[in-house]
Amino acid sequence: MVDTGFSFIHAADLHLDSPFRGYAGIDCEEETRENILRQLRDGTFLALDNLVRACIQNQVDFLVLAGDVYDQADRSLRAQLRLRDAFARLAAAGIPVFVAHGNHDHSEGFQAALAWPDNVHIFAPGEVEARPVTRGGKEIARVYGISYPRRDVSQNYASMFRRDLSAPFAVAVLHCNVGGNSEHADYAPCSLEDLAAGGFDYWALGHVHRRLTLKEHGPCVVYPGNLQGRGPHETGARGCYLVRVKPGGLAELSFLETDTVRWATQRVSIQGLGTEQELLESLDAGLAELSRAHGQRSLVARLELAGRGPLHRRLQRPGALDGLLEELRRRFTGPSGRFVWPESIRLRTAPEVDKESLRGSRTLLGDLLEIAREARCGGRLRDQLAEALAPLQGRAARFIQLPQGKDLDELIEAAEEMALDLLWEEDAR
Ligand SMILES: [Mn+2]
Repeated sequence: MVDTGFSFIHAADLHLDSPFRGYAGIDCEEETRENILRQLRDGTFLALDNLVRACIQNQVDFLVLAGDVYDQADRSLRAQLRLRDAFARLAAAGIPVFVAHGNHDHSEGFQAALAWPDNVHIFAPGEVEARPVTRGGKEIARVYGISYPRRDVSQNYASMFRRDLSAPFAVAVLHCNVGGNSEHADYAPCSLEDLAAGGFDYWALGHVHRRLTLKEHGPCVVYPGNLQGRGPHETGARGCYLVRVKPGGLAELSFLETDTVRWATQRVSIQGLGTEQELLESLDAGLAELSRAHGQRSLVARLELAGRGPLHRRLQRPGALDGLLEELRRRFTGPSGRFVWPESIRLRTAPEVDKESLRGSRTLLGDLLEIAREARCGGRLRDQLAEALAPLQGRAARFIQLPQGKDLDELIEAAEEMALDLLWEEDAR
């Protein structure tokens, strides 16, 4: 039982020295490319620095790292030296570090012979070890962990963890795949029940790169996600969890951002835009907004054009977006400083439709639009619509509130748009 509060930070999947190879050939001026590449390659290290700073500023009692600390099993010397420096700063602040290695940094890989500061404990491969954390000579927590002896661990490592009754607060550090998550390789597979059975207070997990709290208490089961995004499929803020354990043992989590380059998507509508110039300014505004929303970090942005408008047809021309992309890159990314790199522009637009002239046409869509207009105007059709929806009111009244008045108008209009998307063929006019 914890009789005094304490705190720790839980991070995982640092993937130090990730190479970001996909960006080596991007099409822009050399100095600009160098600026982007340098920031990407430094990203995992800067995130590590941010992690260390967070530990020191919050005066945590310890740090746990739940695997994939390095990107490659054959650890680069640069990664090992940067990590050793980071640990030395934590040692100077009196903060112990517990490391469990995972599939990316399993024990078979190359490791330089370096002198690690003695605040660091690296869990042994293939067996669960326990280490106490003390403050003022008194144990405040016990940290358990296991490292991967090789990449392909198919055993259920979670079931090897057993809490000692004497542990005041028990943290289990493990790189694993819970519940057969098919987005990730099935290493050290286990179920949430396996984790709950071990008697621990907090499962500090690694492996899943999107942060995910599987269980909020009894025990906490948490993936903090990776410390720094590594590509277009890892959008949004990345970081670690600060865990404050109250007297009595209740854990409170707060997420701390550590990433320095971020991937993001921005949608821009072509509705109401008549010229390429207007589109360019809308995209420019979209990127500026994205940059503000992400705290002025460097960003790799995927732009998505959506909506219906006269530009749709013009944008179909091969290469129509190339010039736009080039201009936006020039505006937002330079040879130094933060960048917003528009990686691509995706077209999800639809042709503009003159609904009014279509409404009078003798086509299926024309009839449909006419019916929708009638339904909006009230009268017999609206009554019929109300009748058709009425049975829902009886059986599902608790779950659904039937739309009325303006809400019903909006719904009819949305249905109209959907019908247009499905039935409209520009060339068939
Ligand atoms: Mn990983």
